Amino acid sequence: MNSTLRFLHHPTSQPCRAVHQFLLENEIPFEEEIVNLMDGTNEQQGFKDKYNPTGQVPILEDGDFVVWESPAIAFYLNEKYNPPAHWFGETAQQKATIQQYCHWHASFLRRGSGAFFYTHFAECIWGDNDYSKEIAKGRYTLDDSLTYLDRWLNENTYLCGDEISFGDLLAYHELVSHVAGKIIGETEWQKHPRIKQWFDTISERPHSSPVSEMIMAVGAMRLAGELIPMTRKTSLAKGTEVTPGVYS
Ligand SMILES: N[C@@H](CCC(=O)N[C@@H](CS)C(=O)NCC(=O)O)C(=O)O
Repeated sequence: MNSTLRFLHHPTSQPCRAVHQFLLENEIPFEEEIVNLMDGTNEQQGFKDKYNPTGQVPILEDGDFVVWESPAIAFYLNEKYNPPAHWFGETAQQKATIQQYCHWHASFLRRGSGAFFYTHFAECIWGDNDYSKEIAKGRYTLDDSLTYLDRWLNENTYLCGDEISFGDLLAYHELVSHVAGKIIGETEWQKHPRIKQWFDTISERPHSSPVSEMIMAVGAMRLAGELIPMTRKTSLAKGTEVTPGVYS
């Protein structure tokens, strides 16, 4: 008997939103559990032992099987539910190109999320400190990553070819957070009109806005100077720091 999929996530998280949109786009049935990242529930040993030793989301539970890391989750869903081939490729070359993007993404564009995190979330966790070094590091990684996206979009309509793939969802949701927090705005769009066009095309997909609703609201709160209530004292964007843990 098939068990019900449980998707553990948080809507402010970029990789969670990529998987969430993939589930919705492909009408894969699932139950969701929002993991409270704001109070550090995800860092408790019981949570790590049960689901993911890193304590991070997204996580997918399918009966006794648990999988984490967003591309691995989406890959599992792709294997199990057989959605249209453009998501993970049909030919060996398409498949490899999409995997290539997912691996690249983890060490480039994903790391650029530090610019958003240290501009908007750090103060909610650690108070009013000087985060300029961390923000500069995130900005550098983000700007560098945008030049790669631009190049790929010069060759194809989507990042890995002429049809949308899971790689596009990963990249799209990184940029949604940056747009929500005005880390990316007119200056970046003017520099990268191809990325803007691609971003707008994906934004028109029916599930893009609903999946992004909470981060857009959070971005608006932060831009209005409001703090997000957070009781944890550790980073949500581990691995993006210049000086790991120095504020905690
Ligand atoms: N490489 C992971 C990254 C997951 C990740 O960065 N998750 C963040 C939210 S965006 C998280 O769970 N942070 C909470 C924490 O580290 O305590 C993936 O692609 O799934």
